[in-house]
Amino acid sequence: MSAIDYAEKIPNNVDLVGDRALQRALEHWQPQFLQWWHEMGPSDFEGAEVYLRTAISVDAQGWAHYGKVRMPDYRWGIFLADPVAERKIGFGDAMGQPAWQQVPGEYRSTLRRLIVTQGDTEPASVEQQRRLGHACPSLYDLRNLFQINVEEGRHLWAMVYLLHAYFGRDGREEAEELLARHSGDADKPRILTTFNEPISDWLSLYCFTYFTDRDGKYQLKSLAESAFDPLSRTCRFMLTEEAHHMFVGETGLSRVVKRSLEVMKETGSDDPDRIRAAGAVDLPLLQRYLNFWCSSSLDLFGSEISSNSAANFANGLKGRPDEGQYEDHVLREQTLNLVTPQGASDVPMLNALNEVMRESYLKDCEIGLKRWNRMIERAGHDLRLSLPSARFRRSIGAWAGQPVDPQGNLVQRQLYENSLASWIPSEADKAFVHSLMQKVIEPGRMAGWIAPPERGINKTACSRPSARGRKRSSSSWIRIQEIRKNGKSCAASKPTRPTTACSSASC
Ligand code: BYC
Repeated sequence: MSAIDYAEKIPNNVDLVGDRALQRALEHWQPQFLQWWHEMGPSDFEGAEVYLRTAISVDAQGWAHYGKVRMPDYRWGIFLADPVAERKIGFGDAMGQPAWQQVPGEYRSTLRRLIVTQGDTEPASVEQQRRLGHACPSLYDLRNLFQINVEEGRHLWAMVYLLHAYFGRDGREEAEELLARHSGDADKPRILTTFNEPISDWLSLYCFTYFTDRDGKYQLKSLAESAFDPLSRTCRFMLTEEAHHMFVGETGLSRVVKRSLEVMKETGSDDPDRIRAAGAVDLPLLQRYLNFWCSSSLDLFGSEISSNSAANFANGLKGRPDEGQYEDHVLREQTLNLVTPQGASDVPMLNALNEVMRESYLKDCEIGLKRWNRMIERAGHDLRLSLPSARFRRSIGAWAGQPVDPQGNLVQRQLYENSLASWIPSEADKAFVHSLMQKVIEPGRMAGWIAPPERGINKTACSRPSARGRKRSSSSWIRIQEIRKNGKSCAASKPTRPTTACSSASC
């Protein structure tokens, strides 16, 4: 195996060259990661040069470098946010004691489990999104997808660093397992359910980055409070990158709504069949996608009543997001009134922390909904998009398997079974959405089912779309040699004629 110059190849601020054992462990793991990327990363784009952001430091002013890079050559770095001098534990029974620089023996397996669960989601999402490049609505979107993919790869490196540096042989074995489980694999699936759901169209990608990456934000914020200081510092820096992933989701869905409203205006109709015939996403269809991905992501917070969450908080392993905003950091005296199918009861607050976090998450999710509903209202339509109730379609916790409608009402099981197909995307819905997914990679062009972005990447200007061609300045964001290799060019899509989007098999 050729030696790797870590100072050169892996930007880091953890003094990798100063720790030979760690260096050897990562030397052993790195080729396996690259092989995994080759097999499970974005398919068929290994030769493409992509304008990517790469983390090069933790300096708030200049932490990232932008430039063209082939994804397999991406410099997956290891960065921990700057240490807080004499940091103290900020919650739980050991509050006020010094934060831990090493893993306390009694919490070793729980911390490892938390890190492995977090780490497992990162490569899972890359696997889920593997084929989306073949159906991208524009070069701008394709580049954003790849940015997310390489950063999820970096987040995997972040968790693998912790496993290798602090958990010895067990940690190294877990790091290998992170590459052995695969999203949707019948024998070795990913740990959390949402990360086994296929993401085979871009509407799902925008929903996933809106809802599931937002769960990531909340989980990372709660781990950033951890008494285990290296975990805290790692998660603090990961949050910097996470913001862009949610941006892709929020703006992606905004652009879908905007385009739908344009087509509603052009056709003078809100009839879903007419909107679909004109090549756009009808809003009831979008609502069903929101129902699916929001409900799936709500499961990621765990059970409403959880002894794990109580122990994790009391022991200082996992706090609440932005723990500093609360007054009581011990929570031994508080209760929360929780409604389960068995009725309402007061539950010790420590056991209800998953629910507390889920509620804050839902409030955060509402922000985009409000924005989209304002757009719909301004366009003069009565329909409003909404989030499903936190009880709807749950697989984890007190409401798991309960026949609940999207408004949160318990209904007859038969009614539930019959109605579910109209609450989440049906097979016909998915087939229609897939039919829209024609790859558009001509510089300056955009698929007909989505509006162009307001601005380009890294604050570049994005010229407004022309009536004829939706021109944008995206030509420099990605250079895909493979797609030109047989000399065919792509037909451009037109605003209301999605079927004229590129349909060449070579693209
Ligand atoms: N699916 O007491 P419970 C992200 C398991 S996303 C399957 O209910 P607890 C990202 C649970 O593991 C953020 N299993 O919940 C986003 C436990 O199993 P064990 C990911 C589930 O433990 C986009 C049992 O049920 N980060 O970063 O309080 C792209 C009972 O657990 C599920 C984390 O998850 C489920 N949905 O909390 C890329 C943070 N839910 O231990 C990345 C780390 C629960 O009995 N993980 N279970 O075998 C955690 O903090 C906690 O493990 C959980 C569960 C919040 C997941």
